[in-house]
Amino acid sequence: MNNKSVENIKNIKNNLLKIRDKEFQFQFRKELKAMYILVKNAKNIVLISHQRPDGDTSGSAMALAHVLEKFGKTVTLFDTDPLPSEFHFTEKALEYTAVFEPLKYDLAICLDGGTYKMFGLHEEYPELFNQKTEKPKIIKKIPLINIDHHVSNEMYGDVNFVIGTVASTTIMVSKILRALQWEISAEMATCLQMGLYTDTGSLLHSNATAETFAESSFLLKKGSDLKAISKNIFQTKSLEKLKLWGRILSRISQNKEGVASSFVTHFDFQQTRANLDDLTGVVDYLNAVPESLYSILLTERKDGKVKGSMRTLRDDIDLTKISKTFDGGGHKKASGFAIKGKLKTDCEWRIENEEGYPENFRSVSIV
Ligand SMILES: [Mn+2]
Repeated sequence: MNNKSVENIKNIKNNLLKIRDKEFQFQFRKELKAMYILVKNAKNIVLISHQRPDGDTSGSAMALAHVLEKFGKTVTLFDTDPLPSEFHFTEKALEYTAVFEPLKYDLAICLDGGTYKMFGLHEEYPELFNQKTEKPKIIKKIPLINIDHHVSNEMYGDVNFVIGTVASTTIMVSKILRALQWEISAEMATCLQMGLYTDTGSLLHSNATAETFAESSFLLKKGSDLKAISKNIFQTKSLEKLKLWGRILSRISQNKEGVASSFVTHFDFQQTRANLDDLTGVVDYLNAVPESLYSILLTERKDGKVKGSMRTLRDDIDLTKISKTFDGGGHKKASGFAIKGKLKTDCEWRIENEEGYPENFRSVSIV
């Protein structure tokens, strides 16, 4: 191979991200300008992650926290729930707070929330998300930037950065940082890579496109610590988690249509001492059943609801169609819903006699 063809290959590799970056800058030129001005004028910024935080919502918030602090801003990392322990290896993980002080902030940035209801703040502060309210509780309206990758995003921000086809919110943040020419440090790259990895199941899910790999490669070049990510998030599982997964996996069943399902009750959590965060990832295992159409895990929650999490590996299935009928949401291949109620056993066993008739077929006439 001569030098020229080596050069050509290098150019093709670099071009994918460059072309995408140009498209991004064009599509979001107004938003980028608005964000630049809002950040420039703000002193106190709150970064809001969604309830039951995952690697994507926290990774994108923490990456932004690093750069905003470098600019001399006071930054608050907010979440109603604590960050699960597998993310504690990141530098800012322990800075999260569940105290929201609206009067303090002059800019809010929401990360990875398809709906504003995911942040757990809308009942007390609906006006923050541009929702109508009778009595405004916040004296001044805090400008809100919404950064997300859910197709179903409700565009609740004053400035909205949303692309439904991008694999993670951290990729959106990465694009914004490059467009604004804000330096990405190694710590920031680790946070961004963390979201990319957790939202694509270590680049194994079909939402990982050539662009996702290019982004991941870019973040590796920026010094992201992939070893720490795989060790802490993917190769560490607590005893409680393994016991809970054991119960769920032992109950897998597949119906005639090819839907693999399992369930977990409130009692299981008590018995194994596991918590809700320990469920992360198990629904993908249910999909491992050969010929699986899609998988569903039903979880009984403390708040009197049953949550359904669904996954599919097939391109011809759109799970948002199912989740929408239950007022849920999500992506085509990973979707969910919540319904008020409890899990009850519905026994499908029956005894058949030698001719294949159910025994109770005859017993009906006896009674
Ligand atoms: Mn996400």
